[in-house]
Amino acid sequence: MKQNFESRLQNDKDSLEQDFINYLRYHLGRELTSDVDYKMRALILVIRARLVDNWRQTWASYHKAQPKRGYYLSMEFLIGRTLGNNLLNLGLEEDVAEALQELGQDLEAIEAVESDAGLGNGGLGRLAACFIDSCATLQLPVMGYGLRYEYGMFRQLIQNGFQVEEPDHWLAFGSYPWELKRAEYTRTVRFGGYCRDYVNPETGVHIVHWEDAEEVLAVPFDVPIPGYKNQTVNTLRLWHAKAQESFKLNAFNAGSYFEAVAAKNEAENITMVLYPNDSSESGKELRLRQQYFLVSASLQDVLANWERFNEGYETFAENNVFQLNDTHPSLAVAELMRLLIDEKRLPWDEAWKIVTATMAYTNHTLLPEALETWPGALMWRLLPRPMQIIEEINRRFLAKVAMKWPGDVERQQRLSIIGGHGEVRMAHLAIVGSFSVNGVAALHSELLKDGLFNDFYQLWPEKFNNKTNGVTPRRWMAAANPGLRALLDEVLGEQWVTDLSRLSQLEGYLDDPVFRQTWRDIKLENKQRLAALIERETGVRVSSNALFDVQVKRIHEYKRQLLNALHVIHLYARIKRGDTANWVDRVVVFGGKAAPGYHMAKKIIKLINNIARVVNGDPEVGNRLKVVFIPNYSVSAMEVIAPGTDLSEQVSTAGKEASGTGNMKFMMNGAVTIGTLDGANVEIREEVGEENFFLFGLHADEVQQLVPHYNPQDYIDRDSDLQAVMHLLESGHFNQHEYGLFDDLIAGVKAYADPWVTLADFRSYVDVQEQAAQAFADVEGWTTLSILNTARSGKFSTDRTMQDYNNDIWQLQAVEVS
Ligand code: HBZ
Repeated sequence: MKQNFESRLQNDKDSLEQDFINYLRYHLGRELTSDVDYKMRALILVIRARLVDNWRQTWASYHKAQPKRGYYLSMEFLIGRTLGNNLLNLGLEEDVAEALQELGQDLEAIEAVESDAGLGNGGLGRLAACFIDSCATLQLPVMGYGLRYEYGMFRQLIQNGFQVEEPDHWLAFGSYPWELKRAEYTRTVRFGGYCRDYVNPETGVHIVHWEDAEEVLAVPFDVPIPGYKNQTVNTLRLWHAKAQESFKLNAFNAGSYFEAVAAKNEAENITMVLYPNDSSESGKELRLRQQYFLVSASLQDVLANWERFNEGYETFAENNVFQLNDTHPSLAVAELMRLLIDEKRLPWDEAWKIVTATMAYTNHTLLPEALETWPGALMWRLLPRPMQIIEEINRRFLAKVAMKWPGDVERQQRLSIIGGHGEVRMAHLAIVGSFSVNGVAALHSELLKDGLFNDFYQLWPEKFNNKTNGVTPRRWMAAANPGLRALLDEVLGEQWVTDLSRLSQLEGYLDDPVFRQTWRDIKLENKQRLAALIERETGVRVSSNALFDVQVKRIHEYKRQLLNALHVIHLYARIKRGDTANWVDRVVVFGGKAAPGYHMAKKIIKLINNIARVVNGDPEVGNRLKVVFIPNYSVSAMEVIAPGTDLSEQVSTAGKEASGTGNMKFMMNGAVTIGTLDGANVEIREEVGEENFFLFGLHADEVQQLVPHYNPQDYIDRDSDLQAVMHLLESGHFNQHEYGLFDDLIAGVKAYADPWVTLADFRSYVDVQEQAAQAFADVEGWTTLSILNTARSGKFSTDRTMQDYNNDIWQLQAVEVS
C-alpha cells in the first residue's frame, strides 16, 4: 500500500487520455458529447492532479530546507487563463493535444473556453501574476497572498459607442477548477469593537485587549503556480470571506434573525467584488475592510506556519520577508505589530525591529491623487487597535524627525503618517515601516526621490531603490506567440525561455534572408489572427498588410489616448483634403477599460468609437485608415494583440507613467515603440538603441517647467494641422446627432490647466508618426527594426526583475525540488 501511496501519476498520452475520461465521467458526470465547458473542467482537473504531485514535492523540499520565505502581498493577481500556460510549464502540450485528438477533441477549442481570472485592474495586478510565475521558475520560495473575489474585473460592452459594465461572475460554477480549498487553515479577522487596557498588578505589564469585535472567517483557496519545466509548484493563497457559523445561534437567541442574516451578508461581502479603480480610491469602507482582511489573514497564516517549526521570534526577521504591492496592503505594518505585541507578547521595540526588517514596499504611481489615505474616524471605528498602533508608530517617528530637524514643524507635518484632517497616509505608513522602498522603472524611482517622497529620501536615502518591471516570457512569448517560439527554439535552443538574454543572439541572423522572411511570415500570421479578432469583436474588416498601430491599456487622461485620437483625426483630415502622397495604410487599434466613475475616460472611449464610425464608413478613406476599439480588453485579448502589433503606442505625459509593462510585451513580440521618455520607455529605448525607437514629446522636467505657463492656444495658433483637427472636432463632425457631446474633452485639451499638456506634444507626435509610417513602408528596414526589438528585449523578463528583488531586498536561496 505504502508503495502505491507514494507513486505519481503518469504523464504518457494513454494515462492522460484515460484520466480525462475518468474526470469527465466520474467527477463531473458528463460525456464527450457534453458542452465544451465540462471538457475544459475535466482537462484542468487532469492537469491539476499532475501539479499536486509536484506541489507535494515542493512542500517536502521546503519543509526539509526550511529556507527563508518571501510573501507577495497584493490586492490583485490578474492571472488570465491558465490552461495553456500550465501545459507549457509542465511540458505536456503535445501529449495532451494528441490524447485529446484521439478522442476527437481539439485542445485549442477547449483552452478558448477557460474564463480569465480577472482578479486585477491592469498593470499592477498583471505584474503580480508575472512575478509569481518567475519566482516558481527561479525556484524561489515565494508565496502569493491575495483575495478570491467572487466578481473580478467587470466585462466591458460597447453600446452606441459608450462603455457599459457587466458583472464578471467568473465563479458562477461555484469554484475555480485550479483551486484547492484548504478550510483547515481558516483564520479569523476582526473588525469594530473597542480597546481596553489591562495592567497586570504583579508584573506591571500593560496589555491591550481588542474587545467586542465582529469576527469574519478567512478561508484559504490555494492556486498552484508551477515553474517552467522544473518540479517547483509554489502557492498563491486567495482568501474567501465567510461569516462565523455561530452567527445563527446568537441571532436566534437574540431574536433578531433578520439583522443576523444581514450581518452575515456584510461579512461575506468583503470578498464579493474587485474595486475597478486603477487610481484614486474613494475612501470606501468596504475597500478598507478588504485591505485589512487580506493583511490580517495572511500575517496570521505566516505566523502560524512559523510556530509549527520555530519557538519564539528571535530569528523570524532573518527568515521572512513581505513585499507590499503598492500601499493597498500597507496595514501589514500595523497588523504585524499588533500580532507580535498583543498576541505574541513581544515588547514594542522588539516587534518594531522585526516589522522594519521584514517589510518592503513597492510604489506604482507618481500621481499624487492616487495616493491612498483613510479617514481617521473610519479607521478608529473599524480598526481601533491597529489605529492605536499607527498613532504610536507615528508618535515615535515624529520624535525622530524632530531630532533630525529641530523646530522644522512644517516638515513634521509633511512627513506625518497622520495628516492634518486626521487621515492616515498609507504611503507614509508603508515607508516608515519598511526597510526598502522601490519604484518600478529607473526614471520613476528617481522621480520618487526627487519629488513625491523627497522628505523621506532625505531621512533614509538607503531605503530607496529601483526595480525595473518585467513580464514573463513564458506567457507573453512562448505561449502567446507559437510561431515565434518555434523559430527561437530552432535558432537559440529552448533555453531562451528561462534565459531571455539569449535573445541577443538573434542579431547574428540579421543578414540571413531566410530568417528575415520567416520573421515576416510569423508576423503576418499573427496579424491575421489579430485581424480575425478585430472582425469578430467589432465587425470591421482590416487588411493585414496595413501598419497595425496599437494602444491598449486602461483608459486614463495621463496615458493620452486622446493624443492618439487627435492623430487619427489628423490622418483622416489629410485623406479628405487629398494629401495622400506616399500614404501608408494604417489600422489604429484601441482597447481598454475606464473606471466606471471616471467621466472623462468614458468620454474618450465614446470619442474613439465615434471617430471609428465616421472613418470606417467613409468610402473615400477605404483601406488607408481603419480605426477600431476592441471591447473588453483583457489578458487573453492581449495574448492575441501583442504578437500581431507593428507599432506600440506608449504616449503618456512624461513623468506620469510609473513604468508600463504592455510596452515590454509588444517589444518582445517584435513591435516598434512610438513613445515619450516616460517610465520604462526610457530603458526600452536605451536597450534597443535610439535609432530603433520613435521618440517624441517633452521630457519629464520640461513638462514640469511648462505646466505653470502652459497656453494650449499658442500651439493651435502655430500649427495648421492642429487647427484642422480642432476644427473638425469643434464643428461636431464626430457627434453629428449628439450635440455638444465632446465639449468637455475639447475644453480639457484647450485649458491652461491641462496637466497632460496634450497639445504641446501634438506636433512632434504627428511628425514622428509620419517617420514611423515611412519606416514601415521600407519592408527590409522594418524587418530589421522588428528583429532588433525582440533581440534587445531580454532585460524585460520578470526573471531578471525577480533576481533583482532577490539580490537586493529578499535574499532568498533557491530550493531544488526533487
Ligand atoms: O502599475 C500600474 C502603473 O500605472 C504602471 O505604470 C506600472 O507599469 C504597473 C506595474 O508596476 N499601476 C496600476 O496598475 N495601478 C492599479 O491598477 C491600481 C489598482 C488599484 C488602486 C490603485 C491603482 O487602488
